[in-house]
Amino acid sequence: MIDLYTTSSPNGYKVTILLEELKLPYRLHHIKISNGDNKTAAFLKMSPHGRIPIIKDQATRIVVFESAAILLYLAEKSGNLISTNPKSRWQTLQWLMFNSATLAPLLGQRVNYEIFEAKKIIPAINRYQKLTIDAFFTMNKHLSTNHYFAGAEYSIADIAAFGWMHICEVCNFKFDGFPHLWRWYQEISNREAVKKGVSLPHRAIGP
Ligand SMILES: N[C@@H](CCC(=O)N[C@@H](CS)C(=O)NCC(=O)O)C(=O)O
Repeated sequence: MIDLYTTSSPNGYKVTILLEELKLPYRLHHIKISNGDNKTAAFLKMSPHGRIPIIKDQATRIVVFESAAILLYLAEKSGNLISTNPKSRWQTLQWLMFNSATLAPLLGQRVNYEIFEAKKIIPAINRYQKLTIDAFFTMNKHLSTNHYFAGAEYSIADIAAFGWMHICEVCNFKFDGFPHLWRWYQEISNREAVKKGVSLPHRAIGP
């Protein structure tokens, strides 16, 4: 049994989607960030940076925080959604890292400056729009010759990217002008596990 501590958010969706794809039994603990549930002593013992998601695997007693590490843990545990073939395995890891180090932090800042920040700081808005559009351009180019991020096979790299691209859709950060990225997004969003994953703990509502 996997205990999952999460909320409705891009990083949280990655893990609910993967658990639904793998059909692993899990218990979802809804962490309410606005109540400070992620800053309690018990939570910080599992996740020292005080962020969701976290998993605790009751079978091994291993606790993992950081969404990409969780995706890797669960994919390796189940032997699914990460290839053993070195070429596609490294494609998966590379795009998983691209998500954690490039796409997610840039989109996080874009959401903050464009949606949440009451004072509209135009240079910050322009900067994160430009940097995220650069990332969409790179992803679109890759997907013009690859069906999925790791090539022919759906993997955890797709799930990681989807968590954030779904937030773009919810926030109306347009990317339908990137036809390959848009084709990929439409296809992934139609998967049953993905529909379920983004509805947990509840579906994101627009800003
Ligand atoms: N790099 C981390 C980011 C985790 C993160 O920032 N989670 C957000 C929700 S998406 C959070 O817990 N925020 C609570 C806070 O900032 O206090 C990951 O991928 O897991």
